[in-house]
Amino acid sequence: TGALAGSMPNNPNKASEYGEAAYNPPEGATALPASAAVTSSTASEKNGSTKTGSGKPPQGINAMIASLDRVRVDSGGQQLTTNQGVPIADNQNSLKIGLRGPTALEDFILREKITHFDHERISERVVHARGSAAHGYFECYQALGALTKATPFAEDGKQTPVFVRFSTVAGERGSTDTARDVRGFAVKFYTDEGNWDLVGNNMPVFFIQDAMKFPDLVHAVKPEPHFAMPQASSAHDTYWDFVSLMPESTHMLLWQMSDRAIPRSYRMMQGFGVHTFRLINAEGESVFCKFHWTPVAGTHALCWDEAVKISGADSDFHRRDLWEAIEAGAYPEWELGLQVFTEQQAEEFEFDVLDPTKLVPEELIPVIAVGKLVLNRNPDNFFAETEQVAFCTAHIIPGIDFSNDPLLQGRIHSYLDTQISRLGGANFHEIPINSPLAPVHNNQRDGMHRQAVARGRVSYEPNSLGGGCPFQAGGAKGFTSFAERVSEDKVRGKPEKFADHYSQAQLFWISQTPVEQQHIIKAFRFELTRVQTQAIRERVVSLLANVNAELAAGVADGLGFAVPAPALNISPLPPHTYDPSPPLSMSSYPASDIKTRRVAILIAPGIDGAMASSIYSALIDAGAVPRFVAAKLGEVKAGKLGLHAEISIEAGPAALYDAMVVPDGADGVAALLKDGNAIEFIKDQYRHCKPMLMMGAAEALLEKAGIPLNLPSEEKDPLIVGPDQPDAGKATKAFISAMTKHKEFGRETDPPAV
Ligand code: HDE
Repeated sequence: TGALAGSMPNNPNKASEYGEAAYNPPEGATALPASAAVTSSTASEKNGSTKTGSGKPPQGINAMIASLDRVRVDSGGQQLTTNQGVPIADNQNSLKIGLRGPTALEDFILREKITHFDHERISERVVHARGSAAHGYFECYQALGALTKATPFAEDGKQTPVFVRFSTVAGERGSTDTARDVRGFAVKFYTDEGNWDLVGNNMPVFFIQDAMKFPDLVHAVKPEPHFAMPQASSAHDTYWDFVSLMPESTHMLLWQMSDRAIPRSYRMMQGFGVHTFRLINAEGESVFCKFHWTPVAGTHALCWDEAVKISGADSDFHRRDLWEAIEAGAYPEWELGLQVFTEQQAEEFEFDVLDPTKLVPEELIPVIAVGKLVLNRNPDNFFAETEQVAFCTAHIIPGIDFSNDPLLQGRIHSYLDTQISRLGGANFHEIPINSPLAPVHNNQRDGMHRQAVARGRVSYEPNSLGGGCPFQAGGAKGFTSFAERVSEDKVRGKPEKFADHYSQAQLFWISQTPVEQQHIIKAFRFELTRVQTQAIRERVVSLLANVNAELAAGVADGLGFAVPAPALNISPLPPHTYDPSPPLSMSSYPASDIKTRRVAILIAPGIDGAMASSIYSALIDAGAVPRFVAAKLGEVKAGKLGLHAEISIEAGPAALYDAMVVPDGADGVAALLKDGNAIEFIKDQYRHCKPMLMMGAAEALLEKAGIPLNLPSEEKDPLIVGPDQPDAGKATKAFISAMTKHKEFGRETDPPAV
């Protein structure tokens, strides 16, 4: 959309790869104003060295990027050809028998072009179809040899190239980014011992305990099969029918109905490996491990009303946000943390570590920080990289191993299998974005679209004709599974501790702030209001009755019925009572700055231009992304200055900004008071709990929008800055500090007052 100004590639890294001449973005094509881009890239260089490690991030060129060079095509200065390299003289007209006659079958140029076009689309991912990705690197803080021989952790400061894809789950490829949904967080490490894919989510638990139920879950949440609705939404009967009959989903349902499911940005969400994995060291000793990614930018969410409005204003909101941040040099960053525990410890836990509906509370096993992930380069081509990348949980490397989590065990099969149909055959590993940096030598041959030209007559092992090559690496170098002792009956079933579906749902609930709890209740109310079948609504609330009485009562009340009897709890074990775990609340991960935050400065003719410009500059200096927003594009007379409106209110409505400003200036404010769009803008900023800097005369706009004013000082809204602070410099400072708080939920009432 034109909503957010141009988003042409302007990655300084790409310029240095291609040379300035071959790569020359048009004037004004930067995602951020030139000055902002400069500010945030210096800021992020500093950022790169805030943690231990080798400091400065590389300029976006890593071994993986270099390996893609051989397939990069740049058509600058080149003539047009067919796929066979035949120069094309006329790309406008098909070959006809006479100017007004039929087209000749022999027009091989037309036929090649149309045939290729006819086959341009490939099937989308059956889940996680909608996603966005970027290149970067993982840097290990310190060698972890005592725990694992996995090569990314082999040396202090070692860097490993990565490609990371974020996604929603239920929606189709073109669906909206801000749907209420779990987000995928898939990391491909191109290690020197082969590719390792850590295919995680932004929530640490899952809906089901056994791979056997995955197709049922996905069939239930996807658009209903008879009429293909709704798109990218779990708010419909089949989804809630299924989960209400699967009490094991209860814990995950609370996560899904929490604000985690409507993140502000991919850059502002956590990631989790979900399952228990194993680490193995060079001595063959093994410990269990859980993986955590924690964003440096803090964890932040949208309000639901905001998410809905963003869907209309810019359904690419998260894709654009990730792209623009990287283009501007404000590289997103996460810290990798591990929870490490032994098998003996695991046996003593009141839950089963093989059960993916359970997490390991950090009070039990703390998270230790082991490295950082930095995304510093956008892909060159969405299809070639983001669409064709194939993540597989089966892709692990020496030093990492699976646990027996029955969900993980099923995934080991699924990901490899699905790529074969999605990417057209068994050679998907040869697609450039999927090929490892580590050399590949084996006796697998042929198949559709084979790229490798294997030389020699030997394609079997053992052989003598090829000198016995390629030879087995042996246990010291090659991948070896952990030698776990297993002696059990072959059965279909579940361990006893898997039956406790509610203790950890309670833990999650009691660990949320009161605001987060209210949001969860409202999300259940919204989703179940969309459900049409009363029995399903009641069945969901009967699950919640096993979690918390206030939760069940809040949801039931919102739906207009009394809390039904709790669902039958079949657990043979007594429920476990936890103390609250603060890390489970998003409020435990605040931001320390306002880098990349989008701020609308509403202007109209007669606004105080000097004040507007100085606020603009102060925001840029703080690393934020201000925009002058007016009724229409072009110059706005503001005192002695002319300000340049970068976007109209109509094309860039309130939901797209993290905060807003109205500078002083009686005439300017008078003009805004007459603009219904401006009043709507202010109402939405307020309703979405966002920081507002309203200088001098702008107070009249608050009044017109119906925002409560003249409150006693203890009830004053801390995120509305300005009216009583005539010094613009001081007010801007206070506003910048208010912005680090992200939102003021104290404003919220149900229903909203404004
Ligand atoms: Fe996936 N999942 N999944 N999943 N998943 C896929 O693989 C599957 C599960 C996750 O950006 C598919 O290439 C099964 C848990 C992500 O390309 C498919 C089960 C977690 C992505 C598949 C699960 C995930 C996928 C579809 C239960 C979090 C997107 C296309 C046994 C830990 C990766 C594809 C990307 C994608 C199967 C459960 C995360 C069909 C069978 C749990 C982030 O193979």
